Amino acid sequence: MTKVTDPGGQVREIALGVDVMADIRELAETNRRLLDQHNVRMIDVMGSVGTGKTALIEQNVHSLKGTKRIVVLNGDLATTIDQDRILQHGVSAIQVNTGKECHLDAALVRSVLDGLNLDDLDVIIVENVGNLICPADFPLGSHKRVVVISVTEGPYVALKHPHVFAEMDYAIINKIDLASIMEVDVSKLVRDLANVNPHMRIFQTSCRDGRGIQGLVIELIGVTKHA
Ligand SMILES: Nc1nc2c(ncn2[C@@H]2O[C@H](COP(=O)(O)OP(=O)(O)OP(=O)(O)O)[C@@H](O)[C@H]2O)c(=O)[nH]1
Ligand SMILES: [Mg+2]
Repeated sequence: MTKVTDPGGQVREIALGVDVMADIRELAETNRRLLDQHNVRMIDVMGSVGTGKTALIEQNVHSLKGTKRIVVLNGDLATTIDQDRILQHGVSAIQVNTGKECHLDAALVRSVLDGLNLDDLDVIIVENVGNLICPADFPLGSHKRVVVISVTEGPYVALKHPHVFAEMDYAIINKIDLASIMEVDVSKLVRDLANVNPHMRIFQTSCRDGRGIQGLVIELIGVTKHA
């Protein structure tokens, strides 16, 4: 069972179908069509544990609060730590605890969408479960897919996981404030990412000193109905 905690702390459980994989892409398309009908933009943010997904989402909601109607969907195996971080910004957040599952899927996201009033929303930011590999294989129906890596994972992430980056619209190299300490050549990382997927937009960010954040927010959220 998967546990969903709404912004008011109410908890409900959702059963995942065992044959979800077979229909997953079609279900993702159904989600996308539903979102388009309501003019809601959904962004799927994934990446390894601790790369700074929540920190980057916090930066985004901080910048957009008051101009966009946002809900954040935080995926984690357990706890409401990330949901609590988003709620502190005065932005609605729904925690999805997947237990042992290493990714969210379109069926699960659909059940969350069904509980929202989509006409009251502009943007849904999904923080997928911290994991570089699994979430890439499970489209949710988002308009953009974003992978967050960070310099603390070392210099070889792009080369070692090409299939993950092949699926992405954006790659964010976060924690660039730590690049020299980690002795990671960020420009080499950028080149490796661009070689793996030349169509992917690549950003360099630091949630510590704010580098790259503003450009990222503008690019990721784009123009919605209340822009
Ligand atoms: N120095 C530095 N630290 C960062 C940066 N971004 C995030 N952190 C720190 O990295 C740690 C992990 O950040 P989170 O935002 O929790 O990472 P996450 O990817 O959401 O982690 P999970 O949800 O557990 O997968 C925290 O201690 C952050 O303060 C950054 O740009 N620079
Ligand atoms: Mg997080």
